[in-house]
Amino acid sequence: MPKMTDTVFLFDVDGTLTPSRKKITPEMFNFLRELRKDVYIAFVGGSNLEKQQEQVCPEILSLFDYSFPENGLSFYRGTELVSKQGINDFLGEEILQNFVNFCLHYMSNIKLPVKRGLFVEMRDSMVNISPVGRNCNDEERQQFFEYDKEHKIRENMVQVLKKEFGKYNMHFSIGGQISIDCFPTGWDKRYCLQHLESEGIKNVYFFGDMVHEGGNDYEIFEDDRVVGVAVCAPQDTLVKCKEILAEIKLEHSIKE
Ligand code: M1P
Repeated sequence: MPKMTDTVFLFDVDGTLTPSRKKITPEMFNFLRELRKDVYIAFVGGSNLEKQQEQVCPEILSLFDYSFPENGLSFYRGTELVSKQGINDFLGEEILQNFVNFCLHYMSNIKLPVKRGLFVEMRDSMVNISPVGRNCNDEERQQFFEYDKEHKIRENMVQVLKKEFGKYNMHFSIGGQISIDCFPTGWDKRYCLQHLESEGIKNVYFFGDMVHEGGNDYEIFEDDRVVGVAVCAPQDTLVKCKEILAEIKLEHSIKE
């Protein structure tokens, strides 16, 4: 059967294609290469391209038809960078600095089992805030994740940030294990859908693990323009992908 060029399988990265902040398995890697023969494949992740290259492969742009690092604020067609937008211009230096200062001040009053470095990471399209610090090791990451479930460190911080900075059209999302993604409203994963529309793609199947309210897959998962598929781990992504592919191949063959 020829490739279904009106259809894309769009994947979140952490927890969907790879375990959180870990490398992709050879099984998933090979599966994606095969899948691409049947439909377009794309990824959308909150992190920047470097992190996605670390987790998937350095040639990630060649593996996918479309790549959307930073929720699609960077848009690649194959290896070609089509467009890029930044938060600095959106907020302006004054508000951005007030925001960073506020976060650092707030976090300086939080006591945790451990604290490491890199509490504020500036990315092109978002500010990533981590109370434990992004320099923590795997064990410390897991420890914070468990501690946070009990003590609601991030949830409480999000409430305060909403109150203080919501007026600047800012949105706060708990996507991974140790941090909060902070970005202008609408700059969530739905942002990439306009690019797929402009490429003439009609059917978007989105696979993500953080689809509950407050998770960073929630908005796109709920969006009418996509068929949302909830997964609980990369292994589950493989199973669900295969099921859906079999279904749509059948539908296509009946139509022909
Ligand atoms: O892709 C999910 C999240 O992955 C990381 O989160 P954390 O380090 O907290 O586990 C971050 O890159 C975050 O921006 C991203 O949303």
